[in-house]
Amino acid sequence: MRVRSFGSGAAMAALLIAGAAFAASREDNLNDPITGQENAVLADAPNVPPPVQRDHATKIVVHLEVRELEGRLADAVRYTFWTFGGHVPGKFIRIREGDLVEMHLDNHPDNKMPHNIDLHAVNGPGGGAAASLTAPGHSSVFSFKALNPGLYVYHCATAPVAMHIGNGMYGMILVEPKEGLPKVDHEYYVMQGDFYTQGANGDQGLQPFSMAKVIDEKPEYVVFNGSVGSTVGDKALTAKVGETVRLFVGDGGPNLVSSFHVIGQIFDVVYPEGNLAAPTRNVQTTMIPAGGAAIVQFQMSVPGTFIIVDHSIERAFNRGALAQLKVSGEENKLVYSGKTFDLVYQPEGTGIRVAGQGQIVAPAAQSKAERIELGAGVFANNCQACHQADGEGVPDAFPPLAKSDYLNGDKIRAIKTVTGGLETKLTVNGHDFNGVMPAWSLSDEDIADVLTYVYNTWGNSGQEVTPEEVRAYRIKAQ
Ligand code: HEC
Ligand SMILES: [Cu+2]
Repeated sequence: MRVRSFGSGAAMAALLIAGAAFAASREDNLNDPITGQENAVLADAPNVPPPVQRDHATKIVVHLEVRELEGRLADAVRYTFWTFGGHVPGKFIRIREGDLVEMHLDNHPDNKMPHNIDLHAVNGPGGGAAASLTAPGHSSVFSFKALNPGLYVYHCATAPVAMHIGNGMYGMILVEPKEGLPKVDHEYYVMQGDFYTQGANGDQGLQPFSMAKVIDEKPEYVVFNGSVGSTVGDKALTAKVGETVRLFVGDGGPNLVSSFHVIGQIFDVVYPEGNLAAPTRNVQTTMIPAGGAAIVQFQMSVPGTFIIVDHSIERAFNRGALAQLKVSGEENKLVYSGKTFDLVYQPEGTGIRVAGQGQIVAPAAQSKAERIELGAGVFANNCQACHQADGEGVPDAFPPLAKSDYLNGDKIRAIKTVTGGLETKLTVNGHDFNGVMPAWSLSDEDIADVLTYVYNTWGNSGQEVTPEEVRAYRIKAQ
């Protein structure tokens, strides 16, 4: 009797201690669902943050800093990337279903452009874009609840959107389901994107972005993780025979869809389009839509170098959409009898030439009123992001067009600004500006329309600009 009661007392004490330890660990994780706050762990490709360990939702803070940085696009080819966090693709964000995400978008003061973020994991207009439009040197905050589990793309949605995405402004956010994901040995982050340089594929030096090629959907480069050869050789993904590998695969676009394939490795499981509720099995190639994602999972049976490609194959072997997964371990001749190999990545030359560049043909306006109407559309697509819908600009960053003495003072100077861009110190209505107004590849018609719209809005001088005037200016300026 005595022994028994002693025993049960000890068991009770042990239970109490376990209970106390459990309570303490709950404290440490700051996991109060109402007041608790965590900073999200972010990762740069090909790495992925560790699985979420929480068994409950919480408030989680995400800081993304936009940087515009020159970097390597291919050997001897430089490019000015616009990034979420300093690299292409942007930081991988990992949260749990039900989390309340407080999103901070910080636009570095050295940047030249306004940016925003549209997360496909958001239920709300614009996916956060309107709430997060941020001028250089500013920071925006908004929050959203992660209602749907899945793997989602995020991207910049500032006009011209194809330019912001085309410069590398995309990344992914994983919303883990309540029950978590099955355990695997390796998780990697791979994201495809297409790049549009003014020079042809292989042309050396710092390559400017080509608006004409992005509109034509004719990329010079198609790459994984931001550059040709980002994930080959000593930067290849790695695994051992017998291990399981999970790839979080996204496609930032801006234009191309990916036929994602690993040469010599069947996907045991694919979560198509990032849909965690409906995995499929035994897949050879899975489609990743532009602005979409998929999760693929497989177990390595034999060693060797496995080539990861977009199976639209010229993109892989001629434009850069090629990565490597190196697997070490014991041969299994029953599974695969051939000799293994370690293919050194060598692009098949750079003799790609784009035949003719795209030209946007705008419908021609028949009257000044029509010109103003068409110009409003050109303004919304190309100018509003900086000069704002009310034409007032942003103090210290983007000059006003409303009642602008600079604009109204000289029509030819205004045409020059929009055809060729402007990068100088200038004073508008008594305030100094020293930013960069990019040169757009707009047609004469579009430039005439947008300037006529601007001149006839917000109390400006009311003049008309004709395509003939724009053409005459261009010829004179040559
Ligand atoms: C990426 C931001 C950005 C976009 C988009 C942009 N601009 Fe500008 N714009 C600027 C900046 C910055 C300046 C001042 C440049 C400087 O300091 O040299 C400027 C200057 C100007 C000026 C002369 C200054 C003034 O206020 O009168 C005009 C006119 C103008 N822009 C018109 C346009 C039109 C029309 C469009 C669309 C086709 C456009 N801009 C698109 C950033 C932009
Ligand atoms: Cu942007």
